[in-house]
Amino acid sequence: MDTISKELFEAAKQHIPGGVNSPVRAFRAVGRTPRFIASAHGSRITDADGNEMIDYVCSWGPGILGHAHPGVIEKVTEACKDGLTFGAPTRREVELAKLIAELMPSMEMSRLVNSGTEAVMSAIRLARGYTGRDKIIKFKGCYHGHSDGLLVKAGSGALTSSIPDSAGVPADYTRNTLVALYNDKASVEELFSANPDRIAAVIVEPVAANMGVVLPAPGFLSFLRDITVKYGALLIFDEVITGFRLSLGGAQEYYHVTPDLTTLGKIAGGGMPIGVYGGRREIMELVSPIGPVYQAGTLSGNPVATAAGLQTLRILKEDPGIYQRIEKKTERLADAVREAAEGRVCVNQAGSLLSVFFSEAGVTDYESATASDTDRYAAYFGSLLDRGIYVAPSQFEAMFVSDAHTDADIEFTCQVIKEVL
Ligand code: KE4
Repeated sequence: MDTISKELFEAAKQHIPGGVNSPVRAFRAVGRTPRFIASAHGSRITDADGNEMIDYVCSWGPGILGHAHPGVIEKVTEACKDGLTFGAPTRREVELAKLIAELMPSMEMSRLVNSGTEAVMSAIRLARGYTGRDKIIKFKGCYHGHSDGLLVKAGSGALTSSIPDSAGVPADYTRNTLVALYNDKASVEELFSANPDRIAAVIVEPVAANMGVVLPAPGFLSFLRDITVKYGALLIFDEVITGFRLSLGGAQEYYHVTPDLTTLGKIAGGGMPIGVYGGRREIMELVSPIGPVYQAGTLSGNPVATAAGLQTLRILKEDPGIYQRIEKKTERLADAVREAAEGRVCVNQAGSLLSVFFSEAGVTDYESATASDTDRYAAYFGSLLDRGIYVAPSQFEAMFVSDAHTDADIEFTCQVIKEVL
């Protein structure tokens, strides 16, 4: 029953484009009315009609501890009482930057911003400022937020430029963005040899999670590390999803490949709006006010968001066993899906990230991901939703497992998945 969600959705559409503040929330890929959420605690979310569901979206990643974690809520509530924002430096920003550097040593210095998009936009500007070069390489199917230069698809002159993938982006803004294919070394080599001294950086999701979960082929990340060194380009790991998710040190620790710059978001803010970009000192010292690369933000590092981020990272640091726990729970889900689907689906898992592709073939890149049967995914989504299991309303997103998902939650979910599949 979703009467109130339906009413709210109609009202929302009067004043908000599509009735949502981010497109994927509109459930357009699955043909259902989006559930308007009233509250969330632990592994559960409750919608405006009072339906309680087990949540595997976890707000697209931040919710690794589960919703409304008491320790985080306590620190945020305390912080609020001392004022919401000062537009001036605070102790917590020092503590958060220090903790990030401790957990992700490649981020000797970092700058807080307010979203993953802003972190990536700033990191790319910095890479261009540091190298004095204009072009960047991204991968088809990887998403790095909605800054103009990254809303591209490979154009006809794929070796030299791209074309916009959104209205409102001037062709000039995407001229310097080159598109390679994930897990395809030759496509990267081709771009570098066609632009030997013009590429400022390669940006990659070390585990792709925006075409559904697609793992890096063995050696792919270290290949990117080597080729960027060879051509004098920077390697940027977009760890907005994988940061503090795959391990306490993110994908760069999990795969033992160290980038020059890293972008973070989601878990770094513990559910509050924080993005981060950072790297080694000699690069970050180019950032204003000490360097020529400008970047700024009114609410960057605000005392409430840093309270949430700090407490979340402190809890993760104090209990690193969480990573093994959530990986095991995710493995249990993955096994249940494979068993129930008997080869009709491809399940990709990395740590506590999981995607069920309605494809009998393996999914290892954008091509194979987009060959999946999205109608069957939509039916799967709707059947789970009707049985109280809330997964991503799109084939090309990930399932997220949190420390709050109990074994009972997992067993119930496995049971429902078996019924549905
Ligand atoms: P935000 O600007 O949405 O905070 O972060 C952009 C971003 C950057 N890099 C990666 C790897 C990301 O996954 C994202 C955002 N992720 C999507 C979910 N796939 C956010 C959900 C949404 O757009 O509503």
